Formats: sequence, structure tokens, C-alpha cells
Amino acid sequence: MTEQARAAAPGPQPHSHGTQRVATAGIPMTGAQALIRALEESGVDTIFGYPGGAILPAYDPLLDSTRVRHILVRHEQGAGHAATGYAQATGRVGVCMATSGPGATNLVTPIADAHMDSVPIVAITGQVNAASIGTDAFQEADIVGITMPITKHNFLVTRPEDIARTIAEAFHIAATGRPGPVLVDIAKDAMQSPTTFRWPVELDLPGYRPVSKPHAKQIREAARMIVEAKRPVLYVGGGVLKARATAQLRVLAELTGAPVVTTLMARGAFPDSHPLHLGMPGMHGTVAAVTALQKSDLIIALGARFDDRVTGKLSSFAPEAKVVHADIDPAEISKNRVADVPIVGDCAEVITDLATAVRAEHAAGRVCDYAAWWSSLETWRTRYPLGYETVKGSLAPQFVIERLGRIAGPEAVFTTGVGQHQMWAAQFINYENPGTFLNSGGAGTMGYALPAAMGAKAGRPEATVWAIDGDGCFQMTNQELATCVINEIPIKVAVINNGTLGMVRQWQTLFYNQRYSNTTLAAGPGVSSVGGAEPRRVPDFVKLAEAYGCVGLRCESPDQVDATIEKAMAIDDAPVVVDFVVHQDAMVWPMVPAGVSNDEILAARGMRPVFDGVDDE
Ligand SMILES: Cc1ncc(C[n+]2csc(CCOP(=O)(O)OP(=O)(O)O)c2C)c(N)n1
Repeated sequence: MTEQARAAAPGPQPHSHGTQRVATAGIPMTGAQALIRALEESGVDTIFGYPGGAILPAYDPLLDSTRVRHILVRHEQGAGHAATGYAQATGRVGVCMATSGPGATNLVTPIADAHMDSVPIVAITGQVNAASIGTDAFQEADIVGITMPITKHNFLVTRPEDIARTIAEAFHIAATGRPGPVLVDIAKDAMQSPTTFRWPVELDLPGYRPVSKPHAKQIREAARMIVEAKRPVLYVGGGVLKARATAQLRVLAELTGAPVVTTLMARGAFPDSHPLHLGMPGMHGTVAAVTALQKSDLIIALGARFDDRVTGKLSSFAPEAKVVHADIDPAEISKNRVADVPIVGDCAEVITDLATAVRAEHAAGRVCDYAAWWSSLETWRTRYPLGYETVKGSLAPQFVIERLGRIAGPEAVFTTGVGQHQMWAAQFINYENPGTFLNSGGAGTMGYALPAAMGAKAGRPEATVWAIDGDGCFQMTNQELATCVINEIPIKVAVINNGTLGMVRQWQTLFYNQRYSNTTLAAGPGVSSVGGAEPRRVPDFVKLAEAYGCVGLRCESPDQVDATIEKAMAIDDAPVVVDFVVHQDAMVWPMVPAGVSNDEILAARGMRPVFDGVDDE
């Protein structure tokens, strides 16, 4: 895509390192000043970071920048996830910064996370002096080596004159093609040395030319298959959100009348309220979505990657389906499931071209007829809706999450941790808009929710941002509450507190004979300060919230849920943490156990759906 086309197109926008700006000819400055200037010129307004010796030269000119806001986190992992949350909520490149050695290695988890979920971030790390690299110098870690497999690209910069150009290249690589994390590791002495700053810079990226325009022949072939199919499914992945192709997707879906499923990474790419939407496929997907894929004769995969959590046992996945697979990254195509029609291209362009080609088929009298298919789909959808049990006298976590979705509304942004609460947030909140559900899908990183919410709120201050977190996950990164308070980032956190590592406990219930080895976080009653027994709260999340300067609320019964959420919604000037004390034995259903065929889906415990012939049209 040309720079102009990219600027007009949806998708993560590369920052303004292009040719529009008037060149600033040769201003003398230090490498560190050039770094900050290059970040400014790249359009960066927010950096999440943490200083230390090797990156210290960069922190000095940062103090003078009027364009870049630096948010001092409490742990570098928080900086990385915040950059990811910022990127996903805004569609721009997120930026995090850390010092060498342990500062840089603390970024490894969020970088791996961003890599798995194709999120555009630039991570800047300080490195020991160039001459000391490889000598086990103090706080030296080979972060370029360490992050080689978990970055889209990474750079080691040892000369001051290379700093500005490398930053421009990093932003370009992060945002274009399949987005992803780029690390720029800069030797301390390169930042301290004099150089001459020039902007814009010439990008020097031989071999990096992502293909965005799909091949017309493949598009025509795919359109022909779509109109000929009897049981098609539009299998929509996170790539559709990354390409900002949701409007185009809606056009294609309505034009064909084909059912749509949205993966965990694509929730919000197609309105949940839309009648063509069957919900989420995969391990905890709806019976209708899982079964539609399983029994389809044509899967149109759009920015999706046939992840094992979606396919279940790969060899038995969708045995009768032909596959059209569109992806910006050719490496994804036929990686897990062989594509009959491979299409390499940007999803926005692919889907637009597909719609045009389907219209041409219609004009030639070849129309889609999925009536029999829809009669099966409707049967599955109505017979096996999502649901949950309530236990008298206790609070159902699913109910809390459902009410959060309803009360916060479709414009709110939700982030989650990893576990049962994540799956319930994917299932029981109706997503109507892109960019409203941010979670760690590929890596499954506990601790993602709170810093990602912080990043999302920093990027979109006008939005209501809720982190829905597990009590286990929350304890991994909750120190970023201090960052939120000090930097006036009023996020809201719903801790779904079941006192256990719920998702692991669920597997112990189902697959380890209810032997709960090391999954209990807060066991048994404790002793209150006045001597009586009271629930054991280690930690007490309300007190923890208050200690950080947040508002802390607690809710323990269904009849308090709405009022508590409304109270949290009314607080705008401080972060709020709500401790929702929920039932510990709730389970996530439906479920396809790991490594098992999707044919074996359980709608609820011990309940296998009966398809009695409806699928055999
Ligand atoms: C960093 C990390 N460590 C371990 C795991 C494995 N794991 C997946 S879900 C889960 C339990 C999460 O518990 P909690 O945050 O309380 O959420 P719940 O499942 O109870 O909703 C664990 C330990 C992980 N995904 N990430």
C-alpha cells in the first residue's frame, strides 16, 4: 500500500515519519536528544517506562519534551502491557521504555504477549556501552538475542547517527503489514555522543514490503466458492480488527447472508446483536459457533490463524470444509490447515474485493442459498444458548460480568486477565464495537488486565475502561494502581474474587479427580480483629485499593451488584476497585477439552449436545 493509501485506510497508522514533513536539516544534538526528537516526530504522545543507568541519558531530554508524556510505572511488565492496551484501544503504536539487564528482561513477557496477538508496540531499552557489550558488564543482558523469536524485528544501535532512522524504521515495521512488537536496544554511549539530527529520514528496509493488495484471481475463486457453498462460515480473527475492516466485514456478511463467528481476538469485530452472528468459536465457544465450523463445507478465514484453541484436535477439525484463508502474513496460510484458496493481503482490501466479486456473481445469476444451513444453525443456537447456574446464597461470577456489560454499555472498553473471568467476559458481555475487548489471547498472560486498562485509558481518556480481573491475575500487576492514581488515570477494576486460580481449579475438577493442588489463594475463615470468624481476605482488596489511593468497594450478593456497579460508574476522579466475592465452584461452559475433537463439545457438565439429524441436510 502506498503511504497515501495507508493514511486513508483503516488499521494501525504508522507515525508521521513519512515524507510530508519539511526536512529539518542537521541540528547538532546528543544521541539521546535525537531519540526523543525522533519519538516526537513519529507522533508519540505517551511512553510507559521505568528508568535506570543505561537508559538514563534518554530520561534527561525527556524532561524537556512538551509533546511526550512519560508515565512512570511500578514494574516494566506494566509498561509493556500498558503500551499494548494503548495500541489496541487507539489503533496507534504503543511505546514502552526500560533500562538494560533486568529492566529489559522485565519487558520480555509483554513483548511476547504483543507478538502472539500482533499488537504494534515499540520497546526502547538502554544497553551497556558499545565496547562493553559481551563482557558481562553490570546490568548487561542480550535483549536483542532474548527477544529475537518474540519480536517482529529488533535492532541494536551502537552509533548515535543511527538512532533517529532506527526509530522511524521501528515504527514503520511495528504498524505496517502484520503489526507486532519491535525492540530498539541503544548503547548508552551512543545516546551520550554528539550527532546531527535530520528528519524525515530515508527508510532503509530491503526485503520488507508487506503485500496488502490481494490477487484478483484468488478473490474471484473465493467468491465463486462462497456462492456455491451450502454451509459456509465467515471465521473472523483479530486481523480484521487490526485492519480496521469491520465495516467491510458487515457489508460482506449481509451481502452473502453467511453466518459469522468471531474469535477471542476478534470480539467486537462484528456486532454481537447482529442476527448473522453465532458468537465465539473454540474451547469455550458457543455450541452454534463451534458446530457451524465443524459441519461447514466452506470456511472463509479472515485474519484468523486456526489456533489450537479454535480447532480443537486439528485432524478432526471441520472435516468437510474447503478453506479460503486470507491473511496479511503469508506464513499463516496453510500453517495449521491447508488452504484451498490462499489470499495474501490486508483484510480491509480483501473483504472489499470479495464483496465486489460476490456482487458480480450475484449479477450473473449465481446467488447464495443458505436456507437449509440456517435452519440447522437456528436450531443449535436456540437449543444451546449460553447460560449459567446460580447457587442460592452466593454470587455467580457470570451474573456480575453480564451486569457490568449491560450497565457500562457498548461504548465501554473492557480488558481482562486470563482464566475463567476472561472467558465469561468474552461470553456474557455483548460487544458491539471494535476495540472494546482487549485481552491476552495468544499468550494467555495473567496480569495483563490492569496495565492494559491503564494504557487504554491513557490513550482514550474519554472512554469508560473496566479491567475485569481474576483475584490471581490481579495480584500479579496490581501495583500499577499507584501509577493510575498518581497519573490520574481513573480506570475501574472488577476483581472477580473466587479465592482460587479458578481456571486451573476447573481443570482439576474435571481432569484431576477434584484434587485441588495449589490452586487455593485464600482458604478458610480468618479471625476478625475483634475475635469473631470472618471470611479470610488475604489480601483485603478494598484495603489494598484504599492503600493505593483508589476507591475500594465490595459486593457479595446479587442484589448489591447493580448498585455497586453504578456507584463505581459514577466515580470519575479516581481509580475504583470492586471486590466481587463470588462462588468458587462456577465453571466455564461450553467446553471442548484440550486436544479433543470439536465434535465432543460439552454444552454443560456431562451434557453433550444432540444434533439428531439437523446437521445432515
Ligand atoms: C503468568 C501466568 N502464569 C500461570 C498461568 C496459568 N493460568 C491460567 S489461568 C490461571 C488461573 C487464573 O486465576 P484467576 O486470576 O483467579 O482467574 P479465574 O480463573 O479464577 O477467573 C492460571 C494460573 C498463566 N496463564 N499465566
